[in-house]
Amino acid sequence: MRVQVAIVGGGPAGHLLGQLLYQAGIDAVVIEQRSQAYVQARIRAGVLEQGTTDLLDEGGFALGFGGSSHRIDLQHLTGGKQVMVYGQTEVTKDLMDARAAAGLATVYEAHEVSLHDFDTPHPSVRYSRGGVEHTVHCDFIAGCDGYHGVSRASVPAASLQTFERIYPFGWLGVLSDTPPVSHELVYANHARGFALCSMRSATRSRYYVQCSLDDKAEHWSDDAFWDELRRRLAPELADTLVTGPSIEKSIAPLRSFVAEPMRFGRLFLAGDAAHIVPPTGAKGLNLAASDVRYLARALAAFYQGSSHGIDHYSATCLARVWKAVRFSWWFTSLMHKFPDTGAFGQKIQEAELDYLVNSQAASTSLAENYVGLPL
Ligand code: RFL
Ligand code: PHB
Repeated sequence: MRVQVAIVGGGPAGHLLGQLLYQAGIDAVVIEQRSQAYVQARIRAGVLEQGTTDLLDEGGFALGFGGSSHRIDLQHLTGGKQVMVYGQTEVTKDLMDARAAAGLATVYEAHEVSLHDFDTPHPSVRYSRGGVEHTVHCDFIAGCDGYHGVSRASVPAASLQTFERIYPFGWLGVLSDTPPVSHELVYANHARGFALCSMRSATRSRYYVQCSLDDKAEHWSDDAFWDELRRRLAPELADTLVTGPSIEKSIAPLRSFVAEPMRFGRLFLAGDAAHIVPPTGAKGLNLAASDVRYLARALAAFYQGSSHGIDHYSATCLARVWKAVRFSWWFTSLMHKFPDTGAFGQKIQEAELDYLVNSQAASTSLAENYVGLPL
């Protein structure tokens, strides 16, 4: 097979890039190692910036601390911007459906995917499917295969610089068919640890509590989860929390990670393949979306005769990435209990939160970052 762009990874980044390239008249194939059903069932992100999609709009969210809850009015603080809560599962499914409807090529269950000759003008991607070997010849490879993918791992280690911070806790997440406790997100700081209330619809909720890295999801009964969540919420919220059986329960570790640069010859990294942020700032999927927007634009310009976009792809993405990495690290540090937080650290966090919700300057800065810095 020969295409202009081989997209490795059919998660949200790969599928969104596929859609943008299609709109630009650039021919591409998406090569995904998992089955379509597996990719669709993966539960992840919830919050999308307005720039990511214009579809449940949220004009604000609440910060809970010291026994009460304070609203951050995103729309008011940012001159009309907002975010929406729309499950990543739905985003990916919508993109997959659009790709299928347009009759575009996607290879699922591609095994032993390998990247070749991306330091030459003639790269290729090989994979095996059902015991048959395939080679895709292309002009460019887009590495959209997430943190554990093969794309970043294919770059010679000496050409890559990585930056990493691993946080000493995880998020235990529960999905349940219960009405959300609030129609807006609630981020809670508590001496026992962080908690987050989110939603998927009027009848489906997503909740998280900070947990230990040695915890196992199966060791948490539903009752133990609800009790812990209730303890971390302001009483008026805890009292109205509707609980029910969990339909999914899992633990996610938290990490900040950046690989530089994001381009090697004709291979471009995009999304989680290049960077990871802790989910507190709700930035991961939004960064993936901004990377692929830059990439689609750069490739379209290349086929019209200008290599300026592809030459500046890495620097352009990284400038936005590092600001989101900074914001996600800051918000994570403010909201979580660290091993050395102690009573002093807890007081400092509460004082900063009090400042944040009462200072126009501080809440404007929070809101500006939360809705997404300009593209
Ligand atoms: P993905 O989603 O990991 O998709 C990569 C795809 O590549 C495939 N793949 C391969 N394909 C071919 N060959 C190989 N060798 C391959 N290796 C892997 C995989 O099967 C997969 O289909 O990366 P992508 O597309 O860059 O998307 C990134 C987002 O998924 C991620 O940033 C977000 O989920 C992060 N995130 C959030 N982001 C937000 O913007 N807002 C949020 O509210 C938000 N909440 C979250 C989150 C992530 C979370 N977890 C689980 C870490 C909440 C949580 C709990
Ligand atoms: C989610 O709904 O899963 C969600 C919401 C906000 C975040 C992270 C995850 O910051």
